[in-house]
Amino acid sequence: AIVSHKEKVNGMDIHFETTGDGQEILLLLPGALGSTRTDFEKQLTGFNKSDYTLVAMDPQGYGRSIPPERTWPLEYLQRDADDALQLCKTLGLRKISVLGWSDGGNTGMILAAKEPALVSKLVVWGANAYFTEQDINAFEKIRDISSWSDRMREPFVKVYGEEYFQKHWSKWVDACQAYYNDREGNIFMDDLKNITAKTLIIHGVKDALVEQEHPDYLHANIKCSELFLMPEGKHNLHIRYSKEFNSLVEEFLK
Ligand code: TYC
Repeated sequence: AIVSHKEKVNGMDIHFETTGDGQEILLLLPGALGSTRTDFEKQLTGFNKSDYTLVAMDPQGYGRSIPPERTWPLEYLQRDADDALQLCKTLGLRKISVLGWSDGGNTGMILAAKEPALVSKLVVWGANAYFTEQDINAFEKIRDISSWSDRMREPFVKVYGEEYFQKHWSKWVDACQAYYNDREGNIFMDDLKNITAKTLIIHGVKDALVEQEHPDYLHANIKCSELFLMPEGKHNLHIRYSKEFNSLVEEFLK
């Protein structure tokens, strides 16, 4: 069974779901405007429940962690990482592995750099420590959700309704631009050297939102990292190729 919970974290009611009763705790962090079920259904149902306990979190203003309505300070990813850390402390977790997709991968790396003693292993995909002009242009192209395919848009609209989703998706693009304009695109490059977790970086070669230079940069700058390429993978490789993804990650975590 997948069980739904709320805990007070930094003064907010943060929603998360858990499943499994294994020794090893996996914290799953979703992408921008993501949530436990939209992003991680295939992992919550597919992972081995006797080896792992999965904890999938809705960051503040996402999924069922509303209210509060989402806000977008300049360091919104650093703030999400701090919320994740406080949730771990509240739950009394002392050793975890983190799986993070896209923005959630960035949050996971910031957390692993900040609390090396907490994070023993780290898996990130669709993630990046900096933004280039090309990245920002790619996000700008998907700012207007009416230009998305129904298949991509509907899961979000189901969670948020059209109005909240369009408003905050657009604010997400603004927030990425703010990292680009105010910090020369540097999201957390200087933190990478502090990551001691054994790290698996997965990249979908057909990812239209994340250029190959990003996983290459992460691999070059995270000490104990390996890079795995999925030739057919796009941004959502953990959903589209969930079986391959799940066994790859379980093998890495062993
Ligand atoms: N997951 C991406 C991120 O966190 C955002 C994203 C989600 C992009 C869904 C496209 O269809 C998409 N940066």
